[in-house]
Amino acid sequence: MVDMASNKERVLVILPTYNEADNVLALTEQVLAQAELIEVLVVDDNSPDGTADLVLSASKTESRLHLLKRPGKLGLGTAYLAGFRHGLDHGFGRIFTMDCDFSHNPRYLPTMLEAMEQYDVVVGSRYVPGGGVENWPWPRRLLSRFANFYARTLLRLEIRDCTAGFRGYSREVLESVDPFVIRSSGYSFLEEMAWRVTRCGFTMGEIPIIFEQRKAGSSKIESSEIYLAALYVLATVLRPPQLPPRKQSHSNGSERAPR
Ligand SMILES: Nc1nc2c(ncn2[C@@H]2O[C@H](COP(=O)(O)OP(=O)(O)OP(=O)(O)O)[C@@H](O)[C@H]2O)c(=O)[nH]1
Ligand SMILES: [Mg+2]
Repeated sequence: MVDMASNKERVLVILPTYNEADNVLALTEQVLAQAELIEVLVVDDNSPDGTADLVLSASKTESRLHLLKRPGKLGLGTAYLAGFRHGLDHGFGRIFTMDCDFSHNPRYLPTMLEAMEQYDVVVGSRYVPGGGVENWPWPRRLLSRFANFYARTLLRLEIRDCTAGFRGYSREVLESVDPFVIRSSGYSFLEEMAWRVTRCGFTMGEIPIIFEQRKAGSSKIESSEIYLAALYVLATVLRPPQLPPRKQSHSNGSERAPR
């Protein structure tokens, strides 16, 4: 059993929500069941369906469940950032992000946590051997494949799934890559994070997952987000944002010591 008193080992799973009342409590329960050291932060944007109220009342009897309620729909990217801020301020050692619609199955969390012994960032990936998507119509498969090829090539990323929102970040990464300057939301947020992590000299590893189509509730990401993400990737290549200095021990090619 990992020492719960050690900040380094505490794990926060951020669940951004907008109208996820049909999913949030069942998913939270499954996430918390994966390990004692996991806590959940739901970042809700004042969902009209009462998602936050459900979380608030459940948190009265579940001390590992926390709620951050924002005044209105402010976008997925800023929800991640609010969660990162909370995680860093409260001393968590590893911080995960997951969709709150069962597309990212909590059963992968233990394997991803284990992989964090080896990598600074771990991605639940659809596009490595063993990974995949379930019940997606072919146009959506094609679009996702193309979006990944496009971002991967232009941003010169090594990971195969650049738009995956199921990730675990070490505290050191979030403190070093300056994510709080990222203003984009949705997919482009995830692509820029991958770019920042890699360019700052941190390692990313992929764990295969089967991405399941949501069964309850409806999609919140607008289709315009896809075009915006494509433009944003291009802008990142043409006018790269300023980055913090590259991590020294990585830039000289030396192996990093396992945590
Ligand atoms: N707090 C917050 N959460 C959001 C916002 N937009 C989306 N989300 C949440 O982010 C997660 C991913 O959004 P989805 O609507 O599932 O997007 P998607 O996975 O690309 O689309 P589907 O495959 O159709 O479900 C879900 O948990 C949403 O509830 C937002 O503006 N604010
Ligand atoms: Mg989804």
